[in-house]
Amino acid sequence: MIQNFESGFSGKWGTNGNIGNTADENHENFAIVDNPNKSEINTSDKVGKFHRLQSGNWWALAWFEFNAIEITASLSQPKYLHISVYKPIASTVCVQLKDKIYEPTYNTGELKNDKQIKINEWQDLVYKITSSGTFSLMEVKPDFVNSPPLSERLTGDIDIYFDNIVINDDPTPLGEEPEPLPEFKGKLPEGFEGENTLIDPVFYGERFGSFGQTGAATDLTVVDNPAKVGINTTNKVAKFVRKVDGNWWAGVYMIPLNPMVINENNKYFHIMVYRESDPTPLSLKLEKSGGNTGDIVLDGNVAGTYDWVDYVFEVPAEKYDTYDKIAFMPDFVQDPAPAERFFEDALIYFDALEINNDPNPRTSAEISGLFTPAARKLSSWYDGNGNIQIRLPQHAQNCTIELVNATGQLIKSTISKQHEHNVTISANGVRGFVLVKLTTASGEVYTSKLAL
Ligand SMILES: [Ca+2]
Ligand SMILES: [Ca+2]
Repeated sequence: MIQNFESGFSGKWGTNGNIGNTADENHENFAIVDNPNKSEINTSDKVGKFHRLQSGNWWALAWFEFNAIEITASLSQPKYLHISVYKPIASTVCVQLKDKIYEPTYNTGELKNDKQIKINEWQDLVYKITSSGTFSLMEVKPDFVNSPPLSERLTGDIDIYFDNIVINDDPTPLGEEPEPLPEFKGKLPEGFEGENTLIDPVFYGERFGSFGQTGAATDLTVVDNPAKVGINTTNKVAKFVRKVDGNWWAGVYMIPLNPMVINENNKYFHIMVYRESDPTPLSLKLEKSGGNTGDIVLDGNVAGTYDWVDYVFEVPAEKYDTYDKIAFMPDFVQDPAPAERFFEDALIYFDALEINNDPNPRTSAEISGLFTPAARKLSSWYDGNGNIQIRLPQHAQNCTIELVNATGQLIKSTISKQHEHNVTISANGVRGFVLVKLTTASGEVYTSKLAL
C-alpha cells in the first residue's frame, strides 16, 4: 500500500506545473478530502483531490512522499501498480515513482495508462513495473494530454480524485475480469524467428532462464543474429550471458510445450552455437521429473569462434525416455574457473534446436517448424487443380491434417471425416514448400513435403 488517504500524508506533498514550473508544497490544490462518490470499487472515506487549474501546464501533477518501499521487479516478473481515479473527463493518467523529485536514483519513468473510460465513476487503472528500486515519492499526472492545449480542452478548472494506490502481483484492475493468458506456443524445433518462442519473457518467464549464476532477465534473451554467416543466416537467435563470477556449470534451461520423445529413431539433439571466445566443452542434459539424461558432453569446435557450428548430442540408448526440460551448458569447464578465463561476462549465442534421427551436422539453420518424433511418410500430392490430395493411413479416422510453411506457421488445418479415404485441401494462395502433417486420433504422426 502506497497511499489510501485515510490517515493523512506521511511526508511532504504538493503540486508541480499547476502554478509555475517547479515543485511546490501547495496544499490548496492537492489535499485529502471526503470521497465524492462512495460506490463500487471505492467505498472508503478519504481520497486525494487534485485541483487542476486550467491555467496550468498540460503535464501538471500532484506529488507526495510516502514511507520508502523496496520493489523487486523484472520484465519476466513484473509488479503492478494500481490507482483508482474519479475524473470528470476521460484522459491519459501518468504515474511515476522515484526516491526524490529531482535527480532521483530510482525512477520508474513515466508510466501511462489510456484505459480510463468511466467518467465521474471510480475506475482502477493498472501499471506494469519492470525494474527494481527503493521508492518513496510518487507523482500523479492525472490528465496527461499535451494537445490540444488546456484552454481548448477544458472550460475551467477541474477536480480529479484518486485513491487506493497499491503495488501487488495482480495485473487485473479492481472490479474487472482478468484478461485470459495467451496460450504458450514455444515448441521444438526452435529457431527463435517468430512471436511464439521458447523464450517468452512477458507471459512465460517461468519456462526458461539461467542457472548456476546470479539471475537476471537479461541472461537469456532472443536477439538479432550477431553474425549472419556460414550455416546460420537466420534473423533471430538466443543469447546467453555467461557471468564471469558464475559457477563453472552455469547454463540455461527451456521447457518446450511438446514433450521430447527420445528413442532409437529420434536421439540426436542438434543445436547451433556461436561464440566470441575460445572453444570449450558443451553439455546438454534433458530432464524430466525424477530423472535426466546426465551430462552429454561434446568438445568445443575451434571453428565455432566467430562462426556458427552445429553440435550434435547423441542421447545414449539407456536414456531413451520422454523428457520435458532442456538444460544447456555451453561453457562446461570446471578448471580453470570462469573468473580465471574471462575478464567480463561472456556472450554465447545459440539457435536452431532440433531433435531428429540424423547424426550429421546440419548445413542450414532453417528448420521445418515441426517436431515429429519418428514421423511416418504420408502420401500426398498436388493435383493440378488447385488442391492438395492426402491419402489417409489405413484404419485412421478423425485425423488432424495441417499445412505448415517453411517458417513453421500453420497455414490451414482440417479434420478428416468418418470413413474418408482421401482428403482434399484447397491450396489457394499457398506458395513454396509446405509440410503436410497428419496426426491420427491416437497420436501417430505422418508427414510429407510438397512444393507448390
Ligand atoms: Ca481512501
Ligand atoms: Ca534463428
